Amino acid sequence: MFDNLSDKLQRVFKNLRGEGRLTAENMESALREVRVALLEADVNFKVVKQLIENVKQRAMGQEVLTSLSPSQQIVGIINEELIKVLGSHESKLRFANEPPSVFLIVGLQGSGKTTSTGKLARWLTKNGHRPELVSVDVYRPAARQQLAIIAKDIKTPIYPGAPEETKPVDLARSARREAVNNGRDVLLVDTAGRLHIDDQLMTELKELKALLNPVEILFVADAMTGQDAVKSAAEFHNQLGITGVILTKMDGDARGGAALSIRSVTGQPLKFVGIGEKPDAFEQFHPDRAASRILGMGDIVSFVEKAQEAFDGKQQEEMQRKLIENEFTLEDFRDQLKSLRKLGSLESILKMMPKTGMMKDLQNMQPDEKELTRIVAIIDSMTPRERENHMIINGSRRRRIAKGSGTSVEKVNDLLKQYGQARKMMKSLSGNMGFLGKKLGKMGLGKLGLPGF
Ligand SMILES: Nc1nc2c(ncn2[C@@H]2O[C@H](COP(=O)(O)OP(=O)(O)OP(=O)(O)O)[C@@H](O)[C@H]2O)c(=O)[nH]1
Ligand SMILES: [Mg+2]
Repeated sequence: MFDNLSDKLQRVFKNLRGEGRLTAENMESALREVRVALLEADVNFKVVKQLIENVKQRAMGQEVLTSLSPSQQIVGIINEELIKVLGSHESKLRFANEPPSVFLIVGLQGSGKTTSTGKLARWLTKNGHRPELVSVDVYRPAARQQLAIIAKDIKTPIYPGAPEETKPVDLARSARREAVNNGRDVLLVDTAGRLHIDDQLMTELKELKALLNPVEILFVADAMTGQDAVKSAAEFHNQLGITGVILTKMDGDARGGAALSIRSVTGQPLKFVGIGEKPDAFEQFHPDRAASRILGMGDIVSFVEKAQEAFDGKQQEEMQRKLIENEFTLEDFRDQLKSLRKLGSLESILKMMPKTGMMKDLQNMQPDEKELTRIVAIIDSMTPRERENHMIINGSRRRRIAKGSGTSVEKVNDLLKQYGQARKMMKSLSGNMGFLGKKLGKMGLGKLGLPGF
């Protein structure tokens, strides 16, 4: 997500870092490069123009803050302007005063409507709601079956439909009745897609809108289609009045142009992003965090949230205590690694880290999932005493462990070295997280104390 753009902007800021102070010349040339980077990321040209204009105006008008370097100044302003472009605080879902809140999921064929409907239901359940599903895609025989399979997987009720219900409005009406009867507070309506926007599709969606009075009409678009996604979002908005956008397949889109343009072009915020095919590969979109990611400041807030989800508080406190008192054993190391896996792929975790200082070295590390499995296997092959005290693991023990885990003595050596490094790293990371925790919500630059800025 945003990788290419982020890399390019880092380079621009790095060049600025050598400059003593912000002048009209160095700012002009930096902004020119920022502009090119944004255009290359396929951001809508009008959006780019406006953004650069705003940044320039603000930077010129700004008093010379001697405590900030040129790169800090520019990054700070771009950060705020990016957040504006991305929609500030508008990305929250709305709910009806009287349940059920109906969410209509619309979009072109294959954009990811059905998958996203399931992901959103899962997300809602995790956030204390009781969703019900219905598919009103009566055109493709397998379409309703597809949602039924997803519903079963995420253990969410779905209205199955009766044989005489052949029209979308009939299915939707009954589904809402069932949601009321079952005390469900949100009804998610997955609709049929079309290759192109056509009158028949729009008429059908308008009928559904009139019948259901949805609080959210979420337009699902494939991020990889870039400005085409933005264009169809705008068209749906003109004809139907959408309330937000879900951008799918962000995992395959390194540019991010659609994400950066949609709010400005349609006036409607990006609310969620799909980052993979699985039900949990789905995130609420936070403009401030996305801006941080784009500017290479990482997304520590999301990381902390994910970490809190994966580690329970007591366990975490215990780990911190052990780290501080240097009692962090190989057994703890293995448990941490296992918990870490619950956070997602190593690659996705590393992407949330700021690309500065020590974290920069980590970014260059090639995350290897197999390596993780191997490490766990090696630790499993140790005796409890060895796990408790790695100092006793001598040559013959290393040979035995290598054999037991189906690896080699080198791999065991590597692991022990990594363990030593991890002790050091986690110590500094846990310190950082505590510090950042206090700063949450105030993602102010410079204040973060990130090295390199
Ligand atoms: N990599 C990736 N694939 C996704 C994501 N979201 C959906 N997909 C895939 O995109 C394909 C189409 O998804 P569907 O949910 O069936 O799309 P749809 O809009 O319901 O399609 P129609 O009902 O035919 O219009 C499937 O193979 C999904 O697994 C995502 O965020 N990342
Ligand atoms: Mg579908």
